[in-house]
Amino acid sequence: MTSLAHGFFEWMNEPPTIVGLSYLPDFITASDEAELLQWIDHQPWLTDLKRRVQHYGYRYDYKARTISHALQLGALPDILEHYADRLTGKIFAQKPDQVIVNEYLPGQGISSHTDCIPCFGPTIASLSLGAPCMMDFVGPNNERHAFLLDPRSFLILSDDARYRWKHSIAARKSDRIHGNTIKRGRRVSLTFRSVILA
Ligand SMILES: O=C(O)CCC(=O)C(=O)O
Repeated sequence: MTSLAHGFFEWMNEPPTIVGLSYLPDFITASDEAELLQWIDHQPWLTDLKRRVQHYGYRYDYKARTISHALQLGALPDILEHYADRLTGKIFAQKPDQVIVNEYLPGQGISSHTDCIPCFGPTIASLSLGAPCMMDFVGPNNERHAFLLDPRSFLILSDDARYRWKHSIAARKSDRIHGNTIKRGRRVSLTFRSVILA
């Protein structure tokens, strides 16, 4: 359980109890966060979705929900490889070789989904940068949880959280938590995955 200050609010920010979901607050420092954001903002963005994205390692084909040798972009850039190395061992058995950067401006979200099962390995890890943002989870029996992802934290999905639950971010400009309204700001996430090639 972590007690986190959000401006003038303070409450217990507890991750939902979902088998295979874990949350690692303060995984990186504020200066690592600033360095990553600065690097990301100097790279080209893909603009074919409602939100901007960057793909590293392999391009993911959202329409076909596939990944293949033909979509290989090359090794991860050093700055991302550093985090892939940090995640390997305890969190990923197989070193992540694909990263998608998502940018969410206030009003932008991501629809409810399970990450492509044949495309990616058993662990998905998302690093949050910038503003806090609520993520929603729906279980196989329509169980529902919402959880505020704080900047510099990692959300890890494996087991049921990876395969049986869906996650999403509502496209809205504020989140409600414990009776408080938190205005959305710009959130950037980096999702690390291990590609499975057929
Ligand atoms: O923004 C996030 O933390 C999650 C991103 C995600 O679900 C995805 O890229 O499929």
